[in-house]
Amino acid sequence: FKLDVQLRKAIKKQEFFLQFQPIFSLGKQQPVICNIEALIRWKTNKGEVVSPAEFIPYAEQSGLILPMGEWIIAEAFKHWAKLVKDSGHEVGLSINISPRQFRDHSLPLRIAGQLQRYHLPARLLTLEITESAVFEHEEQALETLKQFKAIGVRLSLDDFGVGNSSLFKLKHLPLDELKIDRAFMIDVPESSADSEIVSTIIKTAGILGLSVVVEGIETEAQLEFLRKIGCDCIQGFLLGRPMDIQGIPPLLVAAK
Ligand code: G
Ligand code: G
Ligand code: MN
Ligand code: NA
Repeated sequence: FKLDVQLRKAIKKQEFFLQFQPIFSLGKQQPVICNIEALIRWKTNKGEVVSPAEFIPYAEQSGLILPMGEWIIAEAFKHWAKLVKDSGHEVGLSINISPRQFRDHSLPLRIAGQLQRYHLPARLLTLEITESAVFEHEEQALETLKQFKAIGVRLSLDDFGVGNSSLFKLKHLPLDELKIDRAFMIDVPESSADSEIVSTIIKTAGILGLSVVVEGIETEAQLEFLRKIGCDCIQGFLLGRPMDIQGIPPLLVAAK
């Protein structure tokens, strides 16, 4: 594969970098930043920035996601630890864990090692796991989820609602959070059916003891709707795009 060769070179040449997108809690009068989600970017030697949507699937297939994922975790922790130390804010970190990474038996210990290294509390770390990682090898996945819970990190099911998990199945899993896919928000609040679907998922998640992050909030009307129905947290271009880490401290000051 051409892309495979390019990715190997890109790792060597350190062409990857991380951006961070804020996640906001809606509990207060104003949205308050609670987490930052690390998102990988690839700047090629030609200067173009390639979306992870294009290269993560290849990295996943080829196994390159393992060294890449290791770099992502180390890099994200480095920036996160500095942010927490410099700002004095207990802002959390969310990291995307691909299915292949999730099945890597050494991952729980390595995550625990990073937390220890920087003296960061495990409860501030959220691992975003996709439905396919959890439901394709359910028994094995359950063991892995338990190992992570033993460390004390939070577990979030990313892109919820567009794959083949069901709210019922979630009942048996030690998850902390659902991240509702942005596809659900496109016609909210204009479509009363779509709005009803979102509020039903949020209500059901609450019954299951899960907190909710709704993705893809791009308009004030969407924000207003979610506030009204008591949604915990949101993420989206309206309040914050993926940005370099330098963009985060000003948002924390505003949160005080
Ligand atoms: O950031 P953007 O919207 O371009 O991301 C596109 C896709 O790539 C999303 O599904 C996102 O979850 C995934 N992605 C972004 N960064 C990472 C990462 O660091 N690790 C993994 N496994 N997936 C990522
Ligand atoms: O699958 P995951 O949730 O990890 O994907 C994260 C990606 O979603 C980010 O890379 C970001 O670019 C994208 N994203 C975040 N907020 C919005 C939004 O409000 N609108 C759109 N279209 N994409 C968003
Ligand atoms: Mn995510
Ligand atoms: Na998502």
